[in-house]
Amino acid sequence: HGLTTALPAALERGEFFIEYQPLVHLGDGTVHGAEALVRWCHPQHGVLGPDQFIPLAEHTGLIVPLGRWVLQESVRQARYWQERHSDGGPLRINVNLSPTQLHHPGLVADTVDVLERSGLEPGALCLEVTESALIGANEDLLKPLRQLAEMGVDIALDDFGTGYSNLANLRRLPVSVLKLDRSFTQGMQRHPADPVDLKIVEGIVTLAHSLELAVTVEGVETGAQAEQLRELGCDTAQGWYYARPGPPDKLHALSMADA
Ligand code: G
Ligand code: G
Ligand code: MN
Ligand code: NA
Repeated sequence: HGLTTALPAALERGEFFIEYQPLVHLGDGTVHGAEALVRWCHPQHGVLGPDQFIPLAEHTGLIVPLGRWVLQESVRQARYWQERHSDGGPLRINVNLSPTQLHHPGLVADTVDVLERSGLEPGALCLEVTESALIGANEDLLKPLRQLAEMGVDIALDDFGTGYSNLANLRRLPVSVLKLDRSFTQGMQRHPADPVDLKIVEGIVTLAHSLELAVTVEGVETGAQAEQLRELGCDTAQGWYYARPGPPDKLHALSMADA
């Protein structure tokens, strides 16, 4: 596969870049932080999304250096925002971790190193792990996440609701945030929203809060959805209604507007 063989050189040539999508407090609409989303500016194919190359990077192992680069770059960016934005509260940064990164023995040391070199406090970093990556996870796999959580790094369960995880299982995972999958938000798109969908979201939020987990909803596309999700008790939201993923300057402008 042509893309596969081009991956390592692409990292060296600096062909990857990061877009940021804001996370917003549903209560007052202020910016809570941003999720880092990697893209590849391919010399022949143009801009490629993560779906087009993350699986390849996972398969070849390039995900480890690529993931380290994404972490370093987005943490550096978050620290920069914080310095420019002292009156707006601590801006947080969410970074996705793939299963291979979770299994990589250098994860904790690399993360500590990136945080120390940037000066970003661990509590401003949230690492997103998919629900499917943690299904059936044993203690060996959870240990690095536990260590990071003890340092103050938030761990979010991404795409929550798409896997088959036992809700009771949540108690033994070192996670502090549930990211409700976009499919739930899409189910609320209809007017009136499906009452069963609403009950499910309400139930998840109640359970999450009783376990002291925060709830972020993805894929919010309308103000009506945002209002409904706020009423259901969700804490933060992300989606096109607020902003599409974009260059760092765009997020800077957005968060400054709230300050
Ligand atoms: O960018 P987009 O909104 O199309 O994201 C598609 C998927 O790619 C999302 O599921 C997201 O979690 C994943 N993704 C984006 N950036 C990264 C990254 O840096 N590392 C990993 N492992 N996944 C990412
Ligand atoms: O990490 P995750 O797989 O959830 O990545 C988020 C993905 O969802 C990215 O592909 C991003 O571009 C996309 N996305 C973000 N906000 C919205 C939205 O409001 N609606 C839809 N349909 N997709 C969104
Ligand atoms: Mn994510
Ligand atoms: Na997601």
